[in-house]
Amino acid sequence: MSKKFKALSIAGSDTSGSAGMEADLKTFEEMGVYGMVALTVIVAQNPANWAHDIFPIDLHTIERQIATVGSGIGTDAMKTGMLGSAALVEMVAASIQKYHLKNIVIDPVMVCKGIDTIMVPEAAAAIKTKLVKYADVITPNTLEAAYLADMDKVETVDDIKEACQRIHKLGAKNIVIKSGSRFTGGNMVDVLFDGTAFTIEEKTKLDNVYNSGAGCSFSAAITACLAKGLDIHTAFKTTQKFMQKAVENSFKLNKYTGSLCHWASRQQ
Ligand code: PXL
Repeated sequence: MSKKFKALSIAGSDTSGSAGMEADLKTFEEMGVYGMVALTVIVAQNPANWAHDIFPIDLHTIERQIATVGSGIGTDAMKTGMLGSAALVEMVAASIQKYHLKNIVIDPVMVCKGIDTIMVPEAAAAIKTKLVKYADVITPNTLEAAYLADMDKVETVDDIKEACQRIHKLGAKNIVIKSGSRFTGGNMVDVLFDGTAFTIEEKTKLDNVYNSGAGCSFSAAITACLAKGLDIHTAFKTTQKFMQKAVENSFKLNKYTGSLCHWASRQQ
């Protein structure tokens, strides 16, 4: 049998199954990578209005989960998702050093679909000053990129390029900024900056698709690729293909939300 690669997600649970560690595990599985989780928060949606209620896991419990993997098993790559407090961000940064974790993907979750302001400002500030420097890859959306890059807005491809360069100066090795559906105009772009050159993938905005969890799944796919030893450029390309199929085949869950179809690539 071929070698089995492993990845750890330090992330929250999205009970509805489309984002968070649910998206991460589904993505890891589709990419042939064994998934593990250190759970940070539980998000439960209110059935009456789909407001997201966040129930944090205590810090010590999260620390124990990271030790299980960091010291007890080992991992080929890891990603972060929703980290609800500055103390947790600092503990994750310390764990990366303590367990010599490699192939670090930081998804700086600061906003959620429908909430366009930074959810926990002190956690966002800690991500910027304490965690970004450990990122082999960081995957902000345009709102998160504007925050990290100290820019008023990131709305054009030129803005995205500027933000990439600024975030690189914070210490992240590779930056992937996804314009996402917030981008004005008919197209969306995903931009990779490797510290030297830009790779720009332009995509048509699809109508009638559900993209909840797209950010989580995107960064999980990059993580899985790095776990398998792929270089960042191949990881970026492979992730584009995976995401295209998952979004094209996305489906409705209720009147508020839907999900990507993580298994679409093997469905043919
Ligand atoms: O998509 C951001 C996100 C990340 N993690 C969890 C979430 C969400 C959005 O709902 O619930 C756990």
